[in-house]
Amino acid sequence: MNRHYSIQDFPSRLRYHKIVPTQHAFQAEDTRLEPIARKVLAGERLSGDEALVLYSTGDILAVGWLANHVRERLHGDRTYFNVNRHINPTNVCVAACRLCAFGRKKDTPGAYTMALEEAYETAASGYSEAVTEFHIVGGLHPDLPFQYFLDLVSGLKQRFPQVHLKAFTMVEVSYLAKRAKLSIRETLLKLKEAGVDSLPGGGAEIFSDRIRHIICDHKIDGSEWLDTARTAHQIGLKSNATMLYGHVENDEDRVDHLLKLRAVQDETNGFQTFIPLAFHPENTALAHLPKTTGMLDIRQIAVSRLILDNFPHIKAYWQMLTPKIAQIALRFGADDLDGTVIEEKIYHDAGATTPQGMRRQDLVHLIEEAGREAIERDTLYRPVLRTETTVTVAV
Ligand code: V47
Repeated sequence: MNRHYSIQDFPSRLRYHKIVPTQHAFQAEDTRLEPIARKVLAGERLSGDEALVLYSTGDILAVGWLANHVRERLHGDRTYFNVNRHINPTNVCVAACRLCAFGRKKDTPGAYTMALEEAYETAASGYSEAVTEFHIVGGLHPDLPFQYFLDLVSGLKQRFPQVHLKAFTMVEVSYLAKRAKLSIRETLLKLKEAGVDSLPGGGAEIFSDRIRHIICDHKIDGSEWLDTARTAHQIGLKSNATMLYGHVENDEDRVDHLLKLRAVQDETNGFQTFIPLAFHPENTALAHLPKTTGMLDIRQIAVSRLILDNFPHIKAYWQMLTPKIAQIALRFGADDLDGTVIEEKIYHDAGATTPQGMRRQDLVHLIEEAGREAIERDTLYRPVLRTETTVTVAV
């Protein structure tokens, strides 16, 4: 006889128990955290010196409590993810950054550049109506004309009109502007006109000149990155921001980076999400450096949430942190896991052992097991509503 099972028949680990939010009072072993906690609870802005305390204290649980408090004040249990696909049209790059295992010199083994049709095929492979975003970044190619990128974007828009195109880092925009002999503003306007909807947060690395000279000598400097972001925001393009940590920077460099982002956000309000990126040393010129540890990853998420008080979202990018650390980060300040991704190259060339992509239901599972509510979003954080047959973005 067939028996019909109900959810009650399964062991309790299949039924998600809501984890009670942090209602217990704040407690700190480190007394330096007490005045910081008073400011956080009053919704006041923290200073650079206070950020240094957050980096140096051994009381990681107290830092996490505060970051979680801010996260729940902003988002409650809501935790965002999206269904996206990464497209990297070329890995040919003139920059040769020591931090990077992805870029190749032209005509060297492993170098590739997609013809436009190939890029469209990549976009289409594994494509379903569920995909709401293409995340498009690549190397600084010495020969590809600006028109290639305009055609890439307009061709994708034509073929996938409902998909949001989050394309080209500030570094790429600045390089395209130089090659096309246009201002940053003109370049961004043309990209927008072709179909770019927003910009990803990559290429920010660490703004300190001293560190940039070591890890990415040939990239635009920190102020050019920030100016490009400012211009993008001024013409109505939202963007994200990142920080690469866990290489040769120190706490002061990290604080300087966060404060510079916070200052631009005060002016423009154009950043949506901050994504701390843990450095993966394998196959890079900095392969002798150790990998980041879970404690640093979690602390970085929490400090970001506390210092970037004007950023709506902090993303725990699961590809880079591993799904397990990203899940824990959801209780240390993060409210977003990024997406299904499908095909990731930049971290995997640098030795990442995470899967290339994750199914939608696996992301939901990670979020719910953390006691949070999973919300599928589009790139602009509007909820995506799905039925068996339709996908609607709530506007
Ligand atoms: O800009 C490169 C970093 C970035 C390595 O905006 C490395 O939603 C670690 O920016 N180890 C690209 N990091 C990825 C990126 C990103 C990812 C997910 C979401 C979003 C978003 C943006 O990856 C680069 C650079 O900072 N990177 N090499 C490496 N070996």
